[in-house]
Amino acid sequence: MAGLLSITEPTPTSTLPKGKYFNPEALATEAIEPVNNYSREQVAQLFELPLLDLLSQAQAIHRQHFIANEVQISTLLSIKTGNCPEDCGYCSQSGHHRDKTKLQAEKRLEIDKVIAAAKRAKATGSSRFCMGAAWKHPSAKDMPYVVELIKEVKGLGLETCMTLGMLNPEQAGQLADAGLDYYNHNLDTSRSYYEQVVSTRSYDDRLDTLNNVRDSGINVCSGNIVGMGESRDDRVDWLYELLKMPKAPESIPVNLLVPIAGTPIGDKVLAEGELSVLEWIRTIAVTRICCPTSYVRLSAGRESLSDAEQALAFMAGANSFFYGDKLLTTGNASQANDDRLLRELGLTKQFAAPKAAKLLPVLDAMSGHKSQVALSN
Ligand code: SAM
Ligand code: DTB
Ligand code: SF4
Repeated sequence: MAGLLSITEPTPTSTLPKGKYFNPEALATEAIEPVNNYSREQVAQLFELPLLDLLSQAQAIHRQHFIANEVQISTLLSIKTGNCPEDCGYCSQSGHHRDKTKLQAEKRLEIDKVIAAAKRAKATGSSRFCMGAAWKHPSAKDMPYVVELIKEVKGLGLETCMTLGMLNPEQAGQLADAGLDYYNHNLDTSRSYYEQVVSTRSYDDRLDTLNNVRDSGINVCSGNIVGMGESRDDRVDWLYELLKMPKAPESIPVNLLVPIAGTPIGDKVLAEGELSVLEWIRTIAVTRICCPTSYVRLSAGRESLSDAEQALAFMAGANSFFYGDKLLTTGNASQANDDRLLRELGLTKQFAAPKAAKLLPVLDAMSGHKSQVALSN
């Protein structure tokens, strides 16, 4: 029995197995191996599956590796807002678009204000606090500041995440020594579409930082933006870039573009129309299948989504989201609304550090087939 879901035989390189996606009993009992060796063609084929087959497979894989109905909650805070020297075409914070976006730049946020925000995040059930700065890279004088923030926020019992732009190996090492748990650095899209998105840095600059983060021992958080005018092939290529890495990112934020007036990409999308939300959901599902043990995060773009659209995104295997009324500069779904949605969907917040579901090996005495079942604990 060859197939993407099998632990006993290698995955095919050119065709996806037919029929398996339609059998819920097989999905419930067959072992599902964490595989991130899909070919580009297989990733593209997953994107082409009928949506309900794709969701069914993604949800089955999710349940093999994570506790069903549990979601990890992160809170974001901008610790240095605006006037960024990079020219990312989607971003409100780029200094290149400030005459049109009118975003008010701010100085570095004082350490006690960051700690106060982290305490509030913890009190409302976040397990991770993510601090973002609109920098090309941190300067030498920024390093003691961010090191102090990591230590203080960890001291509150929260996981720490930072996104500060490019890092050299020394800087990654300093953040690792301070105890940083995750570093966020998105590839955003495919290598070929990247030059339509940003001109002040290259795709390889991005990959170099991700390598430096990985080598430092910090967990990697790296995702994309869906809906910038890229093609489905670009979404396939973005995901395939993650699969080519020695290890898939532990955390993968799948952002839905928030079109911001005054940014080149935001203006284009506002004029020409937004991508179907179903394509974002499809991207989440394929990401879940290809990166079965990664946390897949609903990131930017949730504010504009209905309950049903978000429920489908969780069905597609997302198991993390940003919580709190604000992202970095844009609004987020309100906490009160998120609490109501979690209740209605029967989802619970994961308070402890990330853990995969316990897997119990099972041997079928009749057929000799070996498999694993996930135990909820
Ligand atoms: N300056 C750092 C960097 O670029 O890595 C960190 C901050 S940057 C705002 C973090 C990520 O937010 C970007 O890589 C992008 O994926 C996402 N993002 C920014 N603006 C967005 C928008 N308008 N819609 C969706 N995602 C966005
Ligand atoms: C990520 O992938 N998305 C977050 C986080 N990492 C830093 C940022 C979303 C930003 C949305 C636009 C804004 O609020 O400025
Ligand atoms: Fe700067 Fe990050 Fe915005 Fe790009 S995405 S302009 S690097 S803050």
